[in-house]
Amino acid sequence: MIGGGFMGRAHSNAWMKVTKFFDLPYDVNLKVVAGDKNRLEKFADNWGFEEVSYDWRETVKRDDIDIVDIVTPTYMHAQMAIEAAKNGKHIICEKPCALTYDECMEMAKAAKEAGVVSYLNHNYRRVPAVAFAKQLVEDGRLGDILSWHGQYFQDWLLNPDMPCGWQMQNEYAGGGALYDLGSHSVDLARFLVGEPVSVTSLHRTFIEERPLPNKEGKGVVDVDDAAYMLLEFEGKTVGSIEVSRFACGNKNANSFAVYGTKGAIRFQFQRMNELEFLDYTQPVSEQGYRTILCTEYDHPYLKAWWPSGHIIGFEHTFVNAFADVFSAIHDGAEITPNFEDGASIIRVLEASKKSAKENRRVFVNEII
Ligand code: SOE
Repeated sequence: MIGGGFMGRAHSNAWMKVTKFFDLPYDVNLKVVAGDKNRLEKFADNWGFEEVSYDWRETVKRDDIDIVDIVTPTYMHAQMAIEAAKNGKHIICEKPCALTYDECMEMAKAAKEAGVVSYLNHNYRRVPAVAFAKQLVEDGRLGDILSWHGQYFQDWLLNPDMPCGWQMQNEYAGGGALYDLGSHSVDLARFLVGEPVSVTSLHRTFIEERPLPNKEGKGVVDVDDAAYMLLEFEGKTVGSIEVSRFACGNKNANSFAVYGTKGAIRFQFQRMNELEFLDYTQPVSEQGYRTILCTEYDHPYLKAWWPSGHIIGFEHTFVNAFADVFSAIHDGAEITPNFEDGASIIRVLEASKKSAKENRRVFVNEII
């Protein structure tokens, strides 16, 4: 693993659990955690990594490592993933994939040439209720898809004392709420309804200067705090995505609605075990959203977990994802989202940036 912050913890937990809950022909040994922070020793000790390394380039060359898991800030992803691929390692990388479409394509090319599995961790696809929504869409229960409505709201940046960290700087993060949260919404939209072809956007930065992390002066915030996109998808589907880190009261409110000719679904992450489904083929007098508790044996991923009604949480989505990664490695099958998907996602986000800047509708294929 390279990195060891919030996502490092979420991933380490998942590595420890995945072969216990899923029946997989692999063992997991947490060999090395690499990074440049002093606290890595404590991190390694807590999560059971055998070693700490302060030279990730050397680490990814080691023969006793099969998978490189990248949980660093976005600007480091491309170089790390490319180096890992060159050394024949399977790669797991946190989202967003990289800073630019170009970088993502380089990552995808490196993984393809090396014949390794690349998995980009947009973990919300691995929420059982979301995977079940996908089944409903594929089974035609919604009919033809008319529209996608994604919202991802948080409120942690409303506090003006929140330091100007890497996530508030374009050169390290690629974008603000757009990249951090919008990448998830675009991933879910692509997963459930299809490929966006054009975007018309409005971005806003509410607080343009913040204290530097070392408290010596102020740093300029050169990314969006909130972004609003109108989308056209392949076919006739249309939609919108709204993301904000300034939506007070919303802690991690990742939600969406999909409307079709025969039905609709609604999902809200903070009630992640539930999916709302409206069946428009029912007599109108009986119509109404029903809330499906997605904890049945037959729901995606649930065979590995608890009996009916015993709900799961955020951390389980990472375990579900890694189980799928192992299956892909074992079967030589493709897993999604991978770096190619990452490129498609970042392309939409770059189109959104261009649209907001040039104040016009931008076709995704304008980004080359
Ligand atoms: C911060 O906004 C963040 O940690 C995102 O980076 C994650 O992807 C999301 O799952 C929770 O919020």
